[in-house]
Amino acid sequence: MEDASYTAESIQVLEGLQAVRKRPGMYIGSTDARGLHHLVYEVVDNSIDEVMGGFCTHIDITINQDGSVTVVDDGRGIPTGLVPKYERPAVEMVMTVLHAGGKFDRKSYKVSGGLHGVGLSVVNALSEWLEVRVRREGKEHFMRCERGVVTVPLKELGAAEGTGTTVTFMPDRQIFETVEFDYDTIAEKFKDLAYLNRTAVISFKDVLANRQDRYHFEGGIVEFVKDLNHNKTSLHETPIYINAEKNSIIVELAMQYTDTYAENIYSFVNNINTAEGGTHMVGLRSALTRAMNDYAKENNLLKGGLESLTGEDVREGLTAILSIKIPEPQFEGQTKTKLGNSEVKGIVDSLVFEKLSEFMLENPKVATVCIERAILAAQAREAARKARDLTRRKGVLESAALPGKLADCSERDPAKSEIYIVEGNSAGGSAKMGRDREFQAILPLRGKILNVEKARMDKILKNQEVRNLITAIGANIGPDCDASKARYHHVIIMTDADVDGAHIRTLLLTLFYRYMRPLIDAGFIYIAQPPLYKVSKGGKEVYVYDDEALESIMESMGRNVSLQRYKGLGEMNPKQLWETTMDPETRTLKQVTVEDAMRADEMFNILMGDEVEPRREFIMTHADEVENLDI
Ligand code: 0RA
Repeated sequence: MEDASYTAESIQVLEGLQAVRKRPGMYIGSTDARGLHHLVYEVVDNSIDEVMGGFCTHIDITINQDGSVTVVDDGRGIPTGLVPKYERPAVEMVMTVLHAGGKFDRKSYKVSGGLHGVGLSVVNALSEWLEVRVRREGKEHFMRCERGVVTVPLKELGAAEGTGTTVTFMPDRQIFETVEFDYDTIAEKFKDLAYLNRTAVISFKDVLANRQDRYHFEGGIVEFVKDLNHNKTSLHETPIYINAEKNSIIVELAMQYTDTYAENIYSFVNNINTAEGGTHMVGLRSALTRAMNDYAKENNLLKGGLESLTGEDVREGLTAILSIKIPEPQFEGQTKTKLGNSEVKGIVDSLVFEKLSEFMLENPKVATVCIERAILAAQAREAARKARDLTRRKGVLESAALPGKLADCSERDPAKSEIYIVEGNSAGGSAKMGRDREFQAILPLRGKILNVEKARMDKILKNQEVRNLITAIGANIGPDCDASKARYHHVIIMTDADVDGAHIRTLLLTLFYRYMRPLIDAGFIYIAQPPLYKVSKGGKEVYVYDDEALESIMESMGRNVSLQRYKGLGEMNPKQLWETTMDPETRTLKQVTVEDAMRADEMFNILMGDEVEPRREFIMTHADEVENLDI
């Protein structure tokens, strides 16, 4: 007869895994695709633990032809020796005992509390079959289970080189609503894991989808941040990187500012994406605000009555990855992706503050660029507040009567309506005559009044011409700006191709950027592209929109061509203006992006700012661009 304690133990084991099969949701969250994917993540997490311990570099995951999944790693291999008290191989216990954890737990940074970290026995319980191969001490070992029950006990297969573990499992169709894997979902998770564990080389192959990828990022989260910013303009070459440890909590942070205005901070705890944030994020935000303010104040970087930078100011345009490792994470929230451990806030706060302050002291150039970025955000915030006060004092702009100078269109559907903001009265006249009054409105702005040189934005907002513009668009300004109230979905800036025109365009873009950003976000702001030249030969006339095109056209037309350069819109008659610039069939419009507007805002600060020196310097170094602005 068998040992009584062994029998009792096996009954417990059976009952344990039976419980998992009865209520899978309790262990893996759900039995839909999400739960199915958790099985893969659970196995891979075990290999990642070996990576974190420095015992493993390669993890190969394959979705096989039959729908099973194989995970191969070159870690130490799950121990195969007998566990003294139980007289059973450790690998068998890892695979069949719920929370065998404890004894075999080599995890110092658990992922439990979240949905994975439940253990390989849960994967085993929810698999139609599961096979393990362990390479250890020169031998390959094998065992197989079916629905959690050992059907082939551990045996030696023969000699093996190196060490490692191979787990192949077939998700149980009796349990899962679907057994179809989504390549992209899984691949993205592996990619994150590779960024977060720079020594890992993760290969993923889906035989069914006929796709494969390999992830290895030597730069770790620094590379993660660089890749996130790939299509953006970064304000400093290399992301700032911090790596520190306190009370067994490891904190890693990579951050880089861009010229965008979005905040892009992702956080991870023990490799789990904490989408809902938590105490580590609270600590990070606090440290960032404190460190930036301290540095700005100590170096007298805050100017123009600005007292301090807010959290939002210092996070505008920031891309960052925060990755922490903690022994006993507590996950909370709707999707269990919010870190709850209260001790983490202070630790992340003090470590990040200390290291970031140190970094800024050692890299004053980078520090200054970052702080100037935050100051720009603060100025926009301050200006928005002033605009709101102004709106309140003067009553609601949107309800004001439409300005008399507006030649409105008859169309009432904003989606079909356009407004041309035209500089100068003569051009305004041509535009009014040339337009299709059905859907095109014209608002002329008097250039002289808009003499923007040195004018500050708050003054500009009081300008009657500008107020006409705000009223005509009807979407209000500042925090009350609402794109859904806009009376036109095409707001088209049409200015002369000279320096004044460029100034007015910069001013208008700055106005939209600071006070009516929802209109930019909605894609309602455009810049008209009038021709720069007219080339004629005999009776033939060709309009040319840029210098590059001019060269090739002049070449193709040969000799005896006459060239007219359009300096102002007023030089075109109404028909020409319609044909070249306003007819939706033939015109080109440049849709304004937030980046365009932001650049205009920066230029505005320099061109119209109080400080003479940077302005002179800017005009000298950017003479070319200012020239191009004349387009
Ligand atoms: C328990 C103890 C040790 C390693 C592992 C488990 C282990 C588990 C998995 C699962 C997939 N790959 C794995 N690799 C290792 C430590 C072994 C030792 O001390 O040698």
